[in-house]
Amino acid sequence: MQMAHADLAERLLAGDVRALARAIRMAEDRDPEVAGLLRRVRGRAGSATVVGVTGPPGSGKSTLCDQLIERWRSQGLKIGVIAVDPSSPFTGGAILGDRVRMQRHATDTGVFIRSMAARGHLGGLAAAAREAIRLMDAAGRSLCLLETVGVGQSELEVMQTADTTVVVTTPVAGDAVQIIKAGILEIADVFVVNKADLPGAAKIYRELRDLVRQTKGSADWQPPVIMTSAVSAEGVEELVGAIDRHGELIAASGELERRRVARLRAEVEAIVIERAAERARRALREGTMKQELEGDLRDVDPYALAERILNGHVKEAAG
Ligand SMILES: Nc1nc2c(ncn2[C@@H]2O[C@H](COP(=O)(O)OP(=O)(O)OP(=O)(O)O)[C@@H](O)[C@H]2O)c(=O)[nH]1
Ligand SMILES: [Mg+2]
Repeated sequence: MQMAHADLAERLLAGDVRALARAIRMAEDRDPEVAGLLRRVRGRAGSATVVGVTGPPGSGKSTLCDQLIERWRSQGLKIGVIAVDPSSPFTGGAILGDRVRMQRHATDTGVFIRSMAARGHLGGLAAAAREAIRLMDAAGRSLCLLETVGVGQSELEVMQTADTTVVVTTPVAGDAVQIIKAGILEIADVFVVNKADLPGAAKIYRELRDLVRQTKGSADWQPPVIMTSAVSAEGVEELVGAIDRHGELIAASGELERRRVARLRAEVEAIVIERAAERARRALREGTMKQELEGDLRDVDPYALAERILNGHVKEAAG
């Protein structure tokens, strides 16, 4: 196993795309071996810029990502994309959608695109995405793009992995309201009104701009609202400029460092919770805790019993 690690790590560091795909699959499966792999490549990860793109289903995130990739590729950047697929972990419908939407880059080895199912992760989605980004970073992808649908708590957690978060909305009725409800207003660094070619775009632009002025922004950064039409690339140049400016600003102000430290803290917490739960499950399965549950439970207070089991066995199980 150790050899396999060393070999995989070496291929990863050399930028081998198949090794990268395999390592990301391991991360997605929550394979504990990933920890060892990441330890080996640690010195090489941590420098990539992570840009998140989120927004309602069908708002044009993938089309926009495709355009961003086009610009960044022309600057010579190597890119890794993780598209979190909310809708179809079984059929792969949207996975295909993402691939098709970004297909222009399918034969470009400078672009690595990977879809990740949002469901069936037991809360490990953010951890899987974080590991995937680190792996792409180690494999020499200096720019990582994260696409998620801004719906649930787990997608919000995923977005916290990004240095710069782009929130996409469209003139489709209700989108702006949806965004606020979903609580992603807080995490937005740049707002996009996509599908600017459709009626109502100007109205949503004004609403969003007023909302942002009222509720967001610090002395150094007021999130800009940018109109784009991803299908025709209109406004994309401006969006690239805004992402760049935000990146430069947070690097210079120390905000980037603060975000990364906060992220590490959250990551350690998540690992502790994930591992503690796993140890408890194992102990319940394998007997140390199981005995407690095999007695007469008719009159038992479940909370008291759970406490007794935890107090008696967690340390032992952790040992
Ligand atoms: N009219 C118009 N259509 C657009 C624009 N951008 C994207 N679309 C179309 O909107 C549809 C959805 O685009 P996607 O890029 O797949 O949207 P998405 O947000 O990635 O979708 P999910 O990942 O499924 O949530 C496609 O049919 C696109 O061609 C735009 O600027 N104008
Ligand atoms: Mg998409």
